[in-house]
Amino acid sequence: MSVDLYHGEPASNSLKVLQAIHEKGVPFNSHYINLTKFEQHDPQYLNINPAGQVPTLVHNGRVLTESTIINEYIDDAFDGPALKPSDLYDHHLMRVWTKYVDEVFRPSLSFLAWHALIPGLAKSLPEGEFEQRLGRIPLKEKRDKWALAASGGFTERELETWRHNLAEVTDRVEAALTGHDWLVADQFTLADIAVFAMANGMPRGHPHLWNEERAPNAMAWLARMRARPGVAAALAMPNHTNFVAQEEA
Ligand SMILES: N[C@@H](CCC(=O)N[C@@H](CS)C(=O)NCC(=O)O)C(=O)O
Repeated sequence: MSVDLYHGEPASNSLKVLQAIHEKGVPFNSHYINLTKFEQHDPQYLNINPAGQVPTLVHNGRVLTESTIINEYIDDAFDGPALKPSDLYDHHLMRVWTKYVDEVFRPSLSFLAWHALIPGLAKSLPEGEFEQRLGRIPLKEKRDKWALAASGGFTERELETWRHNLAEVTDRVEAALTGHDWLVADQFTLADIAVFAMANGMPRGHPHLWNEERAPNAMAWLARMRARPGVAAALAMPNHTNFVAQEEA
């Protein structure tokens, strides 16, 4: 059996899959892709994942993309503790969380980070290099969004929506954890993994939301997550650029 994982820093979508693979105890070959050097757009990597994004799992020569769906595959394909609830309704609730992370939490976090960081990054590069890097991004949607972020083109209304979304995420997590250790079914599941992948950096990136006063349950859950051996092993993966979730592209 061969399992190869192509991933970036232990943050965001890479952290999502790193947690699942470590929690299941699956032996794997780690291939670090340095996003700050845009290695995800290198032709060798594009041969594996034409979208030019991480993470990518290759299991016995078969390529799997999309972190949320990779995690369901990891849970189904390998031995180890179940990461999905067996009850169908709880399973549904778990997937509502993972969908919410993909559709609301992760984009809001990313767009706000791009708004804060990309104009500076673009200016720091030699003349024309940012445009050259943009030209190598395979996904048009991503290329356009980066170009817009670089020119400071996000509207105040968009920024306000994303900030509102992050506050809503915080409240939802806080409410779900009232009287519970885990987000769904009093069991550690892929919902915890998906939310944590983005939330791990929230106390640092958005301290006005994720703090002991406003979100005590969420803060205690973060500590509980970090104390799990599988999650701790995922977080201990090389962090070459000291990225945390809210800074990742
Ligand atoms: N829907 C994809 C998104 C993957 C994604 O956005 N990956 C980011 C890192 S978290 C990435 O590769 N960014 C670099 C780029 O797009 O150039 C998934 O969930 O796996």
